[in-house]
Amino acid sequence: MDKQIRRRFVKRLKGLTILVSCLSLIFPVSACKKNDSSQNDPNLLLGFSQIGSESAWRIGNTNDIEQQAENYGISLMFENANQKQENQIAAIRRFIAYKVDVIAFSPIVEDGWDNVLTEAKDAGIPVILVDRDISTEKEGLTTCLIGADFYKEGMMAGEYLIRKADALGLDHVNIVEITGTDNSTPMRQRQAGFADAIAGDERMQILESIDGDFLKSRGAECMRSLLEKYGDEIDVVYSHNDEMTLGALPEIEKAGFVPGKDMIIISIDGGQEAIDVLKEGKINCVVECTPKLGKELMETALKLKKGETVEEVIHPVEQIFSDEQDLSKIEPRGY
Ligand code: GYE
Repeated sequence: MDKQIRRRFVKRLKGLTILVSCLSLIFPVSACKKNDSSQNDPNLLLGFSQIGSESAWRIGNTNDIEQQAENYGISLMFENANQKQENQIAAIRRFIAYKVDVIAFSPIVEDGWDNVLTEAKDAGIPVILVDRDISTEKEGLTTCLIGADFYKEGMMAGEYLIRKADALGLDHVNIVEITGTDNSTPMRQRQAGFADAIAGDERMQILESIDGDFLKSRGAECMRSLLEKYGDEIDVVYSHNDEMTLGALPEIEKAGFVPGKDMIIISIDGGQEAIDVLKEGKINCVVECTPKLGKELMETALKLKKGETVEEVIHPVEQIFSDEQDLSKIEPRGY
């Protein structure tokens, strides 16, 4: 963007608190509340392509990124891809045409980004991966990844299950797994981490893994079909996110089972609704995945604009909430 257009753009942004976005439009959010940090750069223009609004996690992540952009005085061009990779690719192309300083995006799936990211690289615009990773043979298409260690989350879920099976004295454990979006990083790694954690335990058997696409409605559908197929053989439901878990629970109850007692329920994310249900005893364990990646994103974007090097991978620290703990001490989750 030439300087004049950029100045006009930033000026226009300053007059507005929120610009409502609709499908194919770009939605800039202006800096109004400034972070105290001397790092602020009101001229930094960051293009961010979000996956969609499929879960409380995703909405919390969007809110956090918008809030932190305001705090850091960064002009944010935000686009919601409504769960479609082609919308994300189109958004990245618009960011390139607009000559943003930095591009960030949460890739819905791992494959299929080489062409558009080569275009960003040729335009000299650094790209930050937020939340999920990509798979590419090419070197240097992205600068870094800011997101959770999903493999570790899956591991924590599996290790909890082993402890729980020990505590209950179970000698055989039949598991059904409701997985996230196929070919997405959290799906692949939450599956792998869990599988590796239980691999050495002969009691554990995964009856079926079924694609729930991280959606509540799909979680319900998957659970219905699993119950029809396996009924009371199911000892454990391992679900890759809270949304699918919350969809599955009423189906379990409708089929006459008590979730949390007749079946061990393990979820990932740790949004407020799931934590409330954990406290009610209908979920046994929730592995935390924090959506609060905005602060790291803004700090990294500022460094890249200044030409500084950044860490290749930034993982937030995460914990586990379960019926092994005193749950009254959990702070409000904020998503
Ligand atoms: O677990 C899920 C969301 O990529 C970590 O995506 C994220 C996942 C999160 O829709 O709820």
